[in-house]
Amino acid sequence: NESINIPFPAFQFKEYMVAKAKQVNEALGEAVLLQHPEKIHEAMRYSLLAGGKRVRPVLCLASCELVGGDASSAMPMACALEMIHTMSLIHDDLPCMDNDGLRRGKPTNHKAFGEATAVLAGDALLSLAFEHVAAKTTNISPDRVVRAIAELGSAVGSEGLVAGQIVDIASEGTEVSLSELEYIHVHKTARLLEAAAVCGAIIGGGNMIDVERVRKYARSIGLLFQVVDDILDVTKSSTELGKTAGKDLVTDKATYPKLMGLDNAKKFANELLAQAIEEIAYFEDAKSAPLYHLANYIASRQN
Ligand code: GRG
Repeated sequence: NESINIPFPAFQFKEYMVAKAKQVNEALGEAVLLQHPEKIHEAMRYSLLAGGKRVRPVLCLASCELVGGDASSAMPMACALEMIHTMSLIHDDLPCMDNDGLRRGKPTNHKAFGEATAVLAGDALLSLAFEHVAAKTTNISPDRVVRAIAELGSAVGSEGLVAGQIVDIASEGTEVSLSELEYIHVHKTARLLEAAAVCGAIIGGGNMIDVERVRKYARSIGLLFQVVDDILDVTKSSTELGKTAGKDLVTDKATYPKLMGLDNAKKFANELLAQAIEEIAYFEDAKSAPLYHLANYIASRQN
């Protein structure tokens, strides 16, 4: 995967990701306790604590710090983002949606707990996400908290994730155009990453210009994430083909390399990376290092 690598002062990105993810995992464990009724809380914890990369929470915390905020004040929002991401995966895996049996290396929620519980675990995580931000965010002005909650809501509902999912479902079995493919990815993937960064910057005290720069950065890395995913599907050798890649070949899903050719898809990925980095170039290097490295990590990941 030939991504461009724009030089930047040394920064221990992996250590940063691991340290932040650990804090997020601890906060998530405390946010959903194994209490009565145990079955629903067990199902919520099962998927929430199943070890995702925690990209959205870390993006939120890093954006908070980028604009000079204290990451701890954005932790409830960071947890809310992961709760929403997790519930979208639980619902996406249901028999009425993608009908998947494995997620994050474990049986999917409905395989482990049954369909009714999986639906309810998703619903409960979605509701808890908003409650958690509203109830647990401290030392931040109420108008900023309300703005962040509004941003989060718009990213998830019928103009956000749900919009991407319904257009994706409707496009099954049809010839998908490049603009339709982009619509699906922007809504299913980029929109929540965008909300993660924007909410972090709002809570961190960023001004309007900072917040919009961070929004554009996250939009670019969100789309980049999917373009790289599509490129990896093609470039992985057949022996390495994972479950998703194999499935994509069978269903002949639209991808960037398929619609624009592999070289153009790689070019597009490099443009998105450059756009993302341009947006954060306005901030001090020491503050933007995590976001800079996160963009490069998304561009050059190999699986
Ligand atoms: C949100 C109310 C509501 C309902 C759900 C099912 C649905 C609507 C939307 C589908 C959203 C979906 C499955 C998007 C794909 C997102 C994506 C890129 C997942 C992979 O993210 P990673 O790589 O995964 O960050 P980990 O496991 O590391 O967290």
